[in-house]
Amino acid sequence: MRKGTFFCIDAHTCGNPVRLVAGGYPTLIGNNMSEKRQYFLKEFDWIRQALMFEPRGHSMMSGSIVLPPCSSNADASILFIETSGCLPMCGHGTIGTVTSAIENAIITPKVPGQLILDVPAGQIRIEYQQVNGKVESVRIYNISSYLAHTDVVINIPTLGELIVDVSYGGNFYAIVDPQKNYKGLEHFSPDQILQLSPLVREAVDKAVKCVHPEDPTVNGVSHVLWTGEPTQPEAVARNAVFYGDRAIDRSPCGTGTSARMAQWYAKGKLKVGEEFIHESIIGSMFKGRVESSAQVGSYQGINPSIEGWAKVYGHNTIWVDEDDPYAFGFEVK
Ligand code: PYC
Repeated sequence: MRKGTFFCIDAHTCGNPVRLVAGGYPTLIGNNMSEKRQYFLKEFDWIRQALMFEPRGHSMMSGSIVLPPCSSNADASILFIETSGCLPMCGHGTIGTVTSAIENAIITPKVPGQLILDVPAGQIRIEYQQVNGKVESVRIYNISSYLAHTDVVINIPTLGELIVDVSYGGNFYAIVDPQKNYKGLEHFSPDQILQLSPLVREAVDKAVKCVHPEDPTVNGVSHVLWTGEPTQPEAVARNAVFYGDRAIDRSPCGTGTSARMAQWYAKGKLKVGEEFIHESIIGSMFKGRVESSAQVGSYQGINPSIEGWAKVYGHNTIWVDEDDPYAFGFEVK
């Protein structure tokens, strides 16, 4: 029976939503988060659809379920849920989840201010600052990231030829830098980004194969990252990340920032120890840093970190009952 009551904590990370499902979720079978992600998608995807899509969510809605640790050294595990599916890793989702989970005692850290978390893409480490009960900032030591393909040539109706890179930061990103037929994010409206992105994603997916060398269940280009000139004096670069079918990330995107740092590192534009302050479409910022170099299969990549903040804005008890014709959500396209 597809019916349930879900106790949620709603927050946003630098403007993008994070709905932490704190109660009502099922037990998931699997030895690690990659297996639990596959199991959830097979047996319980209706929960994601009900909680993420309209009328209970919207195109940008993104969330998580905090589960017991899979590894002996971890404090907890996170399953990411959003309109596009269950991501292997989500940066803004982690920052929002850690903030909500610590402030509401859903996770008790072994060492205050630090966490080790199992996620479908691997294991991540967290450092967070808590003042008077409130989590003020969260730094994610993200999974290893690498530049997978360079100079992929695609043709997009109405735009013409585009040359893009594909980089991995927890998800595979097609990165569109300024060039002849794309002058930069500041020259395009959000509507244009929403129209062009699915075409770019489809064309890149046809042109190149993207499979993570250590986990074949992580594959395919899921996100498109459009770059442009920053508007904030501290920012090094700006971006808009497209995900799902109709979403532009309001945060600077954690896995996107990791993917972009890996791209810059591979091209000699960023070195180990250097900071990368990334601005979002609404002007919010993440502080990225290249922590060290990393080997991912045959790729020479990086271990990136990203720091950001989140704000909790409410508790939300959501009923899902299949007698509602829109129980499992919809999206207007
Ligand atoms: O912050 O990694 C991220 C993310 C992925 C999709 C939306 N945000």
